[in-house]
Amino acid sequence: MATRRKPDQTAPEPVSPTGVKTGDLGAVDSRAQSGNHLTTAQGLRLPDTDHSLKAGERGPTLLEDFHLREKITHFDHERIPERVVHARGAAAHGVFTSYGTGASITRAGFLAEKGKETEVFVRFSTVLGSKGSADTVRDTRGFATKFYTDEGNFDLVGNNMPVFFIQDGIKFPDIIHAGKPQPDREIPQAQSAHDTFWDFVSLHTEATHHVFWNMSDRGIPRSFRTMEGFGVHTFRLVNAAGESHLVKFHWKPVAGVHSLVWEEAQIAAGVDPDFHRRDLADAIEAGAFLEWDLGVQVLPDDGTETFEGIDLLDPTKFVPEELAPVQLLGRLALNRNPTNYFAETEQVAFHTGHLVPGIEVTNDPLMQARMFSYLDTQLTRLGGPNFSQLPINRPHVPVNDMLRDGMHQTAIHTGVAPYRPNSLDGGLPAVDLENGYVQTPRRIEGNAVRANPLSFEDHFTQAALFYRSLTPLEQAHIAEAFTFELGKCFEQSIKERELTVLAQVDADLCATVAAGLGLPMPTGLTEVGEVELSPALSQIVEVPGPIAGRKIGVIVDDASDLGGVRAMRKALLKLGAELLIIAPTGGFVGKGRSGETVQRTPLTARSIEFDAVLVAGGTAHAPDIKTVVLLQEMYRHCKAVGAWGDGVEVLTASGIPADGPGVLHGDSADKTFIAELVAALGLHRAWDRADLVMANAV
Ligand code: HDD
Repeated sequence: MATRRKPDQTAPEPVSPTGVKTGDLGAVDSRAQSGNHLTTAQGLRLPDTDHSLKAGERGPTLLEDFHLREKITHFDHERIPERVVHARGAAAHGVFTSYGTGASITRAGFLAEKGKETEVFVRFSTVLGSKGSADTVRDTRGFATKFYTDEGNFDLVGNNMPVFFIQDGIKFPDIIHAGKPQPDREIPQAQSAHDTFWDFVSLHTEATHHVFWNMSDRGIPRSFRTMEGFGVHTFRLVNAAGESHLVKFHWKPVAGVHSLVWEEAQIAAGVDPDFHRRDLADAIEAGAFLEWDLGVQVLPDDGTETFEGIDLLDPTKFVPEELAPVQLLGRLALNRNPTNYFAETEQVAFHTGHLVPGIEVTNDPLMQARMFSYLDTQLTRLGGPNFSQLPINRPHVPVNDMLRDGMHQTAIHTGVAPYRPNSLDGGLPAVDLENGYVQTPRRIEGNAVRANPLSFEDHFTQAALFYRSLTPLEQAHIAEAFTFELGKCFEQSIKERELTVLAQVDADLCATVAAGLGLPMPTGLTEVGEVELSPALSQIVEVPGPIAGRKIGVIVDDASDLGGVRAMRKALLKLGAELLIIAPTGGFVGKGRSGETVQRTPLTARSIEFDAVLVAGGTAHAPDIKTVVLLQEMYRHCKAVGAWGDGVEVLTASGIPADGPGVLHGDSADKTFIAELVAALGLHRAWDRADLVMANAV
């Protein structure tokens, strides 16, 4: 495991904010800390920071105490407004390596050149919750990537779902006002399970498709590493010859797409609200880096802006991968945790308008509004127009703009002529006619209207396509999610209205939800007819995937086979997975050099943390109620459980059927048993247990 570095060692190298020569002063400005002594902001060394300056030991504090005033004043202003959406987030640095396969479709160097490495910063987020809300709530996840390319920063500001609630950005405040906590009592936090959300989406049926994704397992990812990412909109890529294609961006997780189960997500929200953020940071620190392939679906730019009847300007629609396979462009590895949350994760500013030559936006009306919003929001959030000078936002190439002054200006600009044309600064900065960013000339004409194309009116076909492409188990999760969320609404009319929406997507689903709510199935409505299914949408895998970042708990006591535990840890570590020892008390189990440090006890262990829990052979203690709950939750959530040797007795005593589906059992912690465990982890869940669990067999 990597050791934590001291802050001083990771202090960023001084960089000039502008790339223009500013002399030493400009460079020193970017250093937040240096030296070992406590100073004021003016560099004055201090002998005492614990006592204010008073008129006598029992007297009042003196106005003269400049240190007290500086310390308190700065503290009073430590907070900045949280993001109006996506406030809760976690991030990491990494590197993107191009496969060199993009050259035929884009001139963007970071995609076109084989082996080219580009530094990146990725921030994951939930949409609705406040900055301190829980990670595992049911919500869409943000997946925003800043590529520090040789041609300037490119931001791909995407989500973990390929469609959006609204077709036109002018409605963004409406969907967000509806989803955020209700304005009278400011509850519920970070939830869509309340009246205003369902009021809006049941009236505003273009949200239906995205709502289906939110109600699916995609709304509760297991980890950031197991989330797919999507650029959502259609982009235009242009190659060196000036030829253009329309594309949809995809992030394909190397670890596969996996989710929590709903009860797990709810428990985690209380037991460990930092579940995803902790997982991200711990994994990187342990060297189990997170990886994705970036890919595109390439579609003809033939002037129709449609593909196989799908309107490419409608962000509530996606293109099934069976119709246009994802072509891989390169691999992203997240390999470094931020040094300081505020400086990096909080102050990073993404913008859909941060583009590089070869990548352009389209007329998607959602994207068009975003082109305004992202720059605008930073003015309030980061306090003025100079946020691109913040270290995390600076491009890794020279900057030579003619933007000047303003709040929080940290650059010391030279020259006298921040205007063009000029003669006083030698005519510089020069424009680059050859390599500068140009939008592909495109003809635009039309009457000024507030209207949508007709194709935008189909709100249900793709929701049905998504739902029907999933396995029965995944469909059952969707039905359960709708029933849960609508069950949390107070207004009967809202539930009834949403049922009329569901009836127009899929009658069977509607009937299940209606039954769960105890409401009649609406009549006289027609569901979507037969659709071409897209099996690629299902997350359930039959071939085991990688297990990096997974956690395995092993229940032991002094009598356990700790040699077997060590063999297992060694094998798992090689695959990037971590083994944690769970024992009756903290401290140490076993004797002397053959003993093991205890990492969890029944008090500190909860099932949500583990992808598998095993009982070591020889473990002799009768399980206490917390251990029983731990094992039963593991079983109920269809995660791997098992034992070797007589450890199986602890399972049986906990009510886990030793011959139950997906229950692992070996004579010892030998290679075969470990291989079975690795395969079970790679499948993510023992889904063949799901029917039993649903029937409340345990
Ligand atoms: Fe947005 C943040 C993703 C539509 C306005 N958005 C934000 C973030 C992500 C997305 C991942 C967090 C960035 C970060 O980590 O700092 N947003 C999307 C996607 C959308 C989308 C995938 C649709 C396809 N957004 C959207 C619309 C608008 C906005 C239609 C406004 C018209 N989004 C914002 C914002 C935020 C933001 C208010 C809040 C904080 C920020 O930008 O920097 O400007």
